[in-house]
Amino acid sequence: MSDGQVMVVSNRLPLSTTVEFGTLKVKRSSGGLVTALEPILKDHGGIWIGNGGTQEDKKMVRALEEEARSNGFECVPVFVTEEEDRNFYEGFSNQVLWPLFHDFIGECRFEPQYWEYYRRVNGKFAEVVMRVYNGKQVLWVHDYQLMHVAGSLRERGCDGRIAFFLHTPFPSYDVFAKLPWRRDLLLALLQYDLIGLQTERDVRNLVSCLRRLVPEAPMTTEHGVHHVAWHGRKAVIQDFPISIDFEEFAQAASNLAVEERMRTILARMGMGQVIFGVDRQDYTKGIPHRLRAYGELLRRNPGMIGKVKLVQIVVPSRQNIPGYEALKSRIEHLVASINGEFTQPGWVPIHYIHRAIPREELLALYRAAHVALVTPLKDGMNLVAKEFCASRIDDRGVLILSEFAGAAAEMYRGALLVNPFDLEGVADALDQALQMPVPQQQERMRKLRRFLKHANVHRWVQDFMGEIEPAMAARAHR
Ligand code: GDG
Repeated sequence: MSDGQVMVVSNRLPLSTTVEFGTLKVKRSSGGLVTALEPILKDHGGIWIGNGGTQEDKKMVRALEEEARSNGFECVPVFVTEEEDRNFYEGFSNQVLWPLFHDFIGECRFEPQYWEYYRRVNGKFAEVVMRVYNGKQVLWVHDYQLMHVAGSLRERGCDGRIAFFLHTPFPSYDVFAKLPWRRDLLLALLQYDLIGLQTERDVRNLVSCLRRLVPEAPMTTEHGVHHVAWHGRKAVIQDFPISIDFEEFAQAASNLAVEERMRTILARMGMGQVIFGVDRQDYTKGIPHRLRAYGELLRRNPGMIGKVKLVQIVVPSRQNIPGYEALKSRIEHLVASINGEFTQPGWVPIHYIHRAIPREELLALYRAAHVALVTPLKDGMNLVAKEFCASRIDDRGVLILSEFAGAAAEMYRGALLVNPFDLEGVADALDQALQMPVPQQQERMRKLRRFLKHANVHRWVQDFMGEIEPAMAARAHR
């Protein structure tokens, strides 16, 4: 095992294996976290520790290791039992923390055994970390599934630097206080040296939870950065808005194959404007609200019938969790009902795709769209909003963005901000976007692209590393 400088610990690995026609294949995983971290590993080497699933298989481990090594890093899977997966992943992570952190208290199931398994599996991750830890690496733990890893590592005698980044929002005290293990979770967080959150709002929320639930921990604030002392350690709490590899997106979007695909899509769709949405199938993404707002737009503007269409990609996600299947039915019912109400021979208002599409196709759709409709009810950041702008090498297109996405705090100047719960407001914004003159589109899009060119994922890594390990931050700079 190399003594890579960064050890990334996350629930998902950046690579996954499948068996196709009897042959083991290794695939790069999709999703926000992988998209953001892959460049760091390519640049720095290092080790990525993540969930390998419930079926331990030597061939699979070897294939993962080889593929990772050929990409310049090492990959170490952590295996969990099916029972652990049910209680830790489907249970505490996705039926307690995920809904709670997105203000969906009605989706929470506070089962005591979920917490027990959460601690147990976080401990399992800590054990694997300890096996490959050389005492020098910086540990960078990611996301809501692994908030207890530093706590478990300290219990095992690890005294190194451990940083944490939360990709989801952190809720307000009124919401967080409902968690039966609220103080234990906060105390586990205080075992990190650095706690990174997406936005200032998330920092304010965490700080106010700490003040109320751990009042004995002394806290100081300097230039918006909070320092919390706890049993001889000091945790720094700061916002680090995540971003994308802007240049890579812009370059990939200008690729000839993407260009051709965009032309084919536009030609096949006929005249008129394309509204585009792409989301994981998740109740936080506000897909039903968005569909209803689009229906409202057509109802109010019969002149648009035959002239606009919504392409909505919904990527299947967390299908074993009860709320997710119900959401699929709700979306399909709405698509059918809007298409039934407005379709005319040769024109369908909603093109609904329920599967993941290849990246080239996604880029072609970003480029073909006149409007990107990004309307989560709550979202840590939302990378789709940023990717859409990075792909608009023509400086055109309008971003409609939920004010409850972390991205809104940075992109409010160029996007049209909406309250996704306000159907009429979203319909108004759609109307405004579809009619926006090209010079105004360009002015807004240029503003967004200028900002993203600078605030890219490399800057994010550099800022984060600068806080935990200044020497590495210098190397992260490109
Ligand atoms: C979490 C937080 C935070 C989606 N469909 C396809 C596809 N994607 C890619 C997108 C984008 C990613 O997946 C989705 O990222 P988001 O940020 O929108 O959302 P989450 O997955 O919920 O991510 C979120 C993020 O972590 C990072 O911190 O922003 O708030 O919830 O990169 O491009 N890619 C391809 N085909 C698809 O069909 N190829």
